[in-house]
Amino acid sequence: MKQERRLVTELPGPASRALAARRKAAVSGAVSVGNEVYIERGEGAILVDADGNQHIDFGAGIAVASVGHAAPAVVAAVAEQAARFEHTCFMVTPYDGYVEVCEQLNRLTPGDHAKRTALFNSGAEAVENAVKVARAYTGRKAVVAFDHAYHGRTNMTMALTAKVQPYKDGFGPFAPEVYRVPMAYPYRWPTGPERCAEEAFAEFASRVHVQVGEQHVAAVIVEPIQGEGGFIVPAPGFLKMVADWCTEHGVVFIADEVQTGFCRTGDWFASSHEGVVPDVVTTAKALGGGMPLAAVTGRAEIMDAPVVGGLGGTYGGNPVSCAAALAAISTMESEDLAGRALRVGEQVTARLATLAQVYPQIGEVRGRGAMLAMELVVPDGSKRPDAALAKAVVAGCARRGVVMLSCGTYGNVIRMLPPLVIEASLVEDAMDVLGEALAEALG
Ligand code: PLZ
Repeated sequence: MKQERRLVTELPGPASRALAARRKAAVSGAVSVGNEVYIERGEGAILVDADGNQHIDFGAGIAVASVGHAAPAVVAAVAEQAARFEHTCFMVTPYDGYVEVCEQLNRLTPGDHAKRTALFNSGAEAVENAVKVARAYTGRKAVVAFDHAYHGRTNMTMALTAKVQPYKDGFGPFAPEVYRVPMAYPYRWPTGPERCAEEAFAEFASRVHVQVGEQHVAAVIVEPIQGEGGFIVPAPGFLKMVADWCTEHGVVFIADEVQTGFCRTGDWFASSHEGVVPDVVTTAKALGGGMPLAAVTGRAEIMDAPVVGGLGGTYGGNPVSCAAALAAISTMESEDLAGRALRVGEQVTARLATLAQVYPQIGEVRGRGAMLAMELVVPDGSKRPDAALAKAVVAGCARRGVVMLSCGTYGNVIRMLPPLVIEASLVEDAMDVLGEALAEALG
């Protein structure tokens, strides 16, 4: 398949519109759909819909398809494993793929201390289990999470997630013993970005001391770059201060690398950019190369703390998912996808910077590697979020055959998460489309 955008009908086309009608009749209305084109196949950074239109994928299924859609090594590994066996349940009769994924994660995650890993199905499930492990290890209950955090949709992870709409509305009561503290969000820090890290850390330490008590805190959980919350890169130094505080107080520092992990930010893990070695790391998304797989990796003594049998599940570390993960990891290594993420990032950043010179609505361009975003605001100096503009731009991109995602606590951030194997010509084309959609939305 040629890696190019190609429109043969209006979008969505007739076949997608027919499927949309069936969706409305069959699928819960609580499941929302951003860009209602029904996908028939994908390759690299291209998605082909039911009408034969080729879209450029700048979302990668929310940071999952880092090695590209239908990556040959992943397809072969999945087919080979499925033909041997699809499932036994690792807790019943184990298999080597599970062990090898754990070995790889112990090798690749930051730090050279002794590590252990357990496998799960989704990011939320990994976060749930990271909290379980931290509580078992410390014998404490409280968990500290940040403003703008996103950690999932299960009960514990809803409690950890900051934003009520749409994630928590009507779904309480939430898990207790979760405490929220401010994030070092440079663009919106009241006194400006320069003092953001120090002041945010002081606020964190003081609130935990006064409202929780350090001795009651089992874990602090943080995304090293906040994803759903708006691609917020914490002010430099902030993560390290929080991690050091955790060490000082015997608190487990959990880095939620579900969205940032596996080369996305130009390194295997985003914690590394800040010189932070987490006690526990949660991963999912790109780990499985498109198959559902998640993991908790941490210091051996922490991961071994729960009772024997305390962690598990029927499907966690499914053999087909493990085979896909091993193929994805070896592709990331052999094709230097961390290096490619940096090159994609440079290309996208340059184009966004040019757009930002033209449009004062682009309040900030930020991110790392191929995890980049622009925050859209009302251009009157107030930094008032402009969610309507973000929505219009994403819709404009969709109509032109580029899958683009928004995010952010205020819904005013457009994020770029292409497969890391994307070709430079596709990035150029998608950025041209983004420019057209901006121009159109701003009349
Ligand atoms: N932790 C940091 O980004 C998932 C969610 C999309 P699951 N992010 C996409 C949506 O609206 O549901 C995510 C994440 C971070 C945890 C999760 C949860 O991962 O695999 O979706 O459970």
